[in-house]
Amino acid sequence: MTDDKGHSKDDVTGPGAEDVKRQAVGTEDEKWTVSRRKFLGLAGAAGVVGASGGALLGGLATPGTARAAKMPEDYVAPGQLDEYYGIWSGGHSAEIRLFGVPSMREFVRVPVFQDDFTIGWGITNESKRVFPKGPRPVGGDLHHPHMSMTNAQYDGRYIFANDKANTRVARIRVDVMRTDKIIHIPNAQDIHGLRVQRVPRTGYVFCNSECRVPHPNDGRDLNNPKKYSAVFTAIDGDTMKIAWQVLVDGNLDNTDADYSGKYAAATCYNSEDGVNLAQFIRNERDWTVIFNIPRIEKAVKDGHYFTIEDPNVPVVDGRHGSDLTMYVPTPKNPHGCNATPDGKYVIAGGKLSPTATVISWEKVDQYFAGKFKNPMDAVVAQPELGLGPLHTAYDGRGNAYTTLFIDSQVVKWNIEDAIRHYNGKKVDYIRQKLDVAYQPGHNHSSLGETRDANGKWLVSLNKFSKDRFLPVGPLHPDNDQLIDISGPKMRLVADAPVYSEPHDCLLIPAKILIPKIKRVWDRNDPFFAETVAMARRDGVNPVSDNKVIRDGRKVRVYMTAQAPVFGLDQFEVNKGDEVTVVVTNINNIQDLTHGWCLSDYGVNMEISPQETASVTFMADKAGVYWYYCTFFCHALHLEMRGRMLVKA
Ligand code: K7E
Ligand code: CUA
Ligand code: CA
Repeated sequence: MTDDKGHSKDDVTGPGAEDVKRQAVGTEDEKWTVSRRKFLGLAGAAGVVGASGGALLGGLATPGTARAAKMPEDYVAPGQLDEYYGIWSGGHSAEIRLFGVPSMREFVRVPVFQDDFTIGWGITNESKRVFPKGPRPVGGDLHHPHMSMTNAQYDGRYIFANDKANTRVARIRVDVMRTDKIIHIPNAQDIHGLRVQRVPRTGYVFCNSECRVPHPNDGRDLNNPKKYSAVFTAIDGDTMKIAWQVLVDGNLDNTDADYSGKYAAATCYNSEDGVNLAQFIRNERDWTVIFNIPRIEKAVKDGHYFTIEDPNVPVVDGRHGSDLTMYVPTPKNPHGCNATPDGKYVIAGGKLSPTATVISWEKVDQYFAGKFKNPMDAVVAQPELGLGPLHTAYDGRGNAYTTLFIDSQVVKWNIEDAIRHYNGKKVDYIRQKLDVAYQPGHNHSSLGETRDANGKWLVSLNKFSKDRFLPVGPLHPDNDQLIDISGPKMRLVADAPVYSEPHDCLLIPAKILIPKIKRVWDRNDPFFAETVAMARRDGVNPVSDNKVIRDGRKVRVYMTAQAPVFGLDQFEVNKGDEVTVVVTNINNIQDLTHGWCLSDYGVNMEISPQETASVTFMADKAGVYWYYCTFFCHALHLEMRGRMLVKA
């Protein structure tokens, strides 16, 4: 037997070979494939709904695993450039990653919430200034990267992202692909959903607190969950200050903004005010909350707000009965929240209900204008899609693509046909179901969250890879699959193993970003401006001077880096000094990066062309310590080093 590429499974030898042969990708053993999909379906269902969700387990038999139609190398040959940038979430690695699409090659990783020794993130003074003041947690859990928009189009300024683990939001500059601001969100815990205001521009960054907490969270209400609550937060994307928060009933999971600038929506799976799984899944319906942005802004302006932990953060009351919000009943434990690129609807994935709920923004307008009372009337369709509907992407041609976690499928369906069906017409809105491997969470289509949705590519971000790759130990990679959606049928193009755990990704045309991205740093860049100002105060020109400045017990060491030498090949300090080393890469050549690593002091930093980077440490160990360059910059790169003497 051979697979699609002509490899024989019999080529595999050695320990475990039998398993590999049985589970080889592209196997023709349909029976095995079906049984393995069934097993995963059951495991996935059990994981989601627990014992009380047993009713969902019917109808799990699915056809065989879809075959790759055309390989990525057919689209992007060596040396060619990808047509799309993929901005990938790193999940609890807390970084974002840049991929090429359709090649699915990973290019670089951009540290956000975590420390990273490659570039010295969390080590350099410049990176530490990005974080909020105070103790810094070591990592984070980044789910949702989203790019700033102007008039519902990607504008290439910033990427914003949440940290579910430590209740923070970060902003990443696109021009240098560097995180430039991280803030902590008060009155909240576990920032999960995050989206940007599309119109007129970003503008606001909307984010959700998933876990309800007492307000204030000072230990008083440990056993009084009725007093817990969650907030919806709007951050000003330009200043990274919190503009306002809305107190809501229930919790908030995912969010999205509309295409007019008037509304944002968020799904809630805990209408029960529960604190454990059995309670979270008790109700048949939870809700989708719609936020009326102009009314909230007016309430804040008119002083109709209060404050909780932070006296500078206005909080308005948007709980039931408020005219700032609307609670649209939504079955059951809804998860994904995705506005359609035609600007008409927002769609919530039912997760524990086999349905998606289509809410019309026009009806939302009418509700807030007092034209009807029952929020349920804003629902214009509730198509039955399959088991475990989570997130939905769009092709700009009226079709929606929803991931089915339990069925391990992507279902393509037509929105207007689903609306006709809801109105009693006998039409079939399902267009196709494609098997994915396995258990998809998010999916994302090319430009599908903008008004330019072009229906070319879809990425299905699958949580399980199981047998799709060589075994690598008990921790398996995720499997992000590339699907061609340009034709009438979805076609699987590639499997891409990825390290845990991307939740979401963006696909952005290369032609939008290429002109925005710098190849070398600008000497006036604000990222290291504070360090350059310090040099000026010391009378040092960092691009030419190599100097040691002593200031009491503080020592500042300035040196240049130019392949293959550091401007100082030695310097001396005293034990107990606080030492700041400032290195400036004076090479002005694309791709010529240096590093400065100090042995046995836990220090490394990347210094790219025309960049200045600095680090401060206590010289608490006497002796000779070598520093050396960590980026292979020259034939004499290994010789690019020097010594620090710490005198006892
Ligand atoms: Cu569905 Cu955090 Cu967007 Cu994961 S969330 S999948
Ligand atoms: Cu500089 Cu290697
Ligand atoms: Ca619920």
